[in-house]
Amino acid sequence: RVGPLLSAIAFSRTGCSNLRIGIRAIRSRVRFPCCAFKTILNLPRISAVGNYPINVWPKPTTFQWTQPQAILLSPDFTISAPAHRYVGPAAQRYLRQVLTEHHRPLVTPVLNLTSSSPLKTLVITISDPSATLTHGVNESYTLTIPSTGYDAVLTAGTAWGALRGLESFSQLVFSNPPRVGCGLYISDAPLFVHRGVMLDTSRNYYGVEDLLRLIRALSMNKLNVFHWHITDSHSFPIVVPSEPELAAKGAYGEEMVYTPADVKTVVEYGMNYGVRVVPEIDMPAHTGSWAEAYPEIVACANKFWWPAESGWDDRFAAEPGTGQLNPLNPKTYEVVKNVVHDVVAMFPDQLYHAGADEVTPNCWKIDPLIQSFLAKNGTLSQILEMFVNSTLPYITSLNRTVVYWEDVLLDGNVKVNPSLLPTANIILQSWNNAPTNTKRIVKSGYRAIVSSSDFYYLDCGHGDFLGNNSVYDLPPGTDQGKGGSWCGPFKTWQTIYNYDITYGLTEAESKLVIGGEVALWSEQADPTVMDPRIWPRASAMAETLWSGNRDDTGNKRSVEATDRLNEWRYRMVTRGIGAEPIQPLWCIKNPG
Ligand code: CP6
Repeated sequence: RVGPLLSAIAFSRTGCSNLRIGIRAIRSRVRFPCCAFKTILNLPRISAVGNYPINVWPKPTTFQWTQPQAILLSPDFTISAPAHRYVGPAAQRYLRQVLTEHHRPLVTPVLNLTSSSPLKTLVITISDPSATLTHGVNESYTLTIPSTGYDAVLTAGTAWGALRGLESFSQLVFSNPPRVGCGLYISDAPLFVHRGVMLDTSRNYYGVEDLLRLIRALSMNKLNVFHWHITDSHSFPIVVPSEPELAAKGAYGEEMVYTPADVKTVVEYGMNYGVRVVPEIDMPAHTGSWAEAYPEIVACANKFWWPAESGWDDRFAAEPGTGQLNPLNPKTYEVVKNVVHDVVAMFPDQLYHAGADEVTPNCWKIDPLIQSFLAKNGTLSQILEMFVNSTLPYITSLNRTVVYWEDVLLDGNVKVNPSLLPTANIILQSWNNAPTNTKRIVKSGYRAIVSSSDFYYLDCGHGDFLGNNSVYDLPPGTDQGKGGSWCGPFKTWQTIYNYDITYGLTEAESKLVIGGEVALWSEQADPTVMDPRIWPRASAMAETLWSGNRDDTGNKRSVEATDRLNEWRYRMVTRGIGAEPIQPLWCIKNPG
């Protein structure tokens, strides 16, 4: 009843902020067609054929609405899939999902129901059913949903392309009874082959269920890598059969471990969802937890290293002694070999992440064995180099490609033994100095995974845990800290969406960038906040790495993406993923 009045005020821009105050009082009683951010941003309204929006996240690379309509799914709708170990079960899952999800879009798509009979079948064909889920596997697909009631058709080169196409199909289904957008053709393939999320399960423990939920969400976003930062200084939660003491003593508790059976569950679940699981056992630094079982192989395990620049300070106890494996102790290699061997046996993926970040010279310097080496004119770089050149060939001998964090080979003077380089085909994962370091990685001839902390670190901006006001009383007068700035500020979804991971690279250099990963370090995260810390910001990266972040005219499309991401966030919530909101509902009630 007050609608017309409100809309009259609403369309004057300056009226907006005052209006919002007035609206609050009556919000619960009326639906008002008034302006919100959309008017301010001058967003186009849902438009005609050709430019018709598509609520699929990540946005397909190419799609064409020939005649945008919706068609009911027949009550006996089926998905006809080839007999395939992973596609068969996926088709069953998606069938259940599209028939029962009953997703109610926030903004009802303007898609009239076709007059044809309901859609009875989605037919899937795969040309190479033998392709396994590996780095670089073909994930392309085409999806045709006719408006005539004829079969919808999903064609893919591989099972993994079929999974991506099924996901797109499922996102086009809405309403109760379910209907699907039709008069639509999609031809889709990712820009980057490596699209992942890193989760740290050492600082805080996550249950297997949490990891499975993460894998489901990755798959929904067409992300294909779960980089599992399993161990660190804080805890050693993976049970390594030939070194059982590591978890027995280094885990947070008897129950807070991942047994080989748990790992198998996670890896196999990943296969079912088209998500590769890449394990990381961080070493030689970040190994304090190994010292619980083997104090003799870990230097400075009970010393506190933060801030590294200003020397030892055992008041900064939230980060334990980082601990660094001692490359001069032969026992170190014995344990490392057993760990690597067993982890490789548990994780079939081609990539093995060996960490190697943040090696702190100060740590090794206080170890007696290392001191005597230094006294004989040895250097700390030589010690790190020794570690790399002894462990790298062992990992590659097990037919794995090694990923390291960038700093081990970019900073300092570590030279990989040239004879190892060709077979090793090392990948470096960036985390500092974006975008400079990506360039340095590829210019050195390595392949790059981009995880630059200025853009892709999801834990940033959630308060200090090492510094101000956190773990000890600061001297008087210094206790008004800079206010929660652990690698802050918080990275918004727009920051993530707009970042171009090949920024400043030549075309040849860009080819060495295999993709990116957002990272959730868990000093201040655990299962209670995992979903909202990761989603929908990881979705922002997912789209940028799948189909880019620009529209047809080459402009950044983050404004257009807002509506789709908002819808997508709600659908993820419907699907049991606790993605955080990016807007108040008010914006939906009040389209511009
Ligand atoms: N743990 C490990 C960490 C970090 C890294 N490695 C880290 C460093 C800086 C920031 C955030 C996280 N907590 N093992 C760096 C790769 Cl800002």
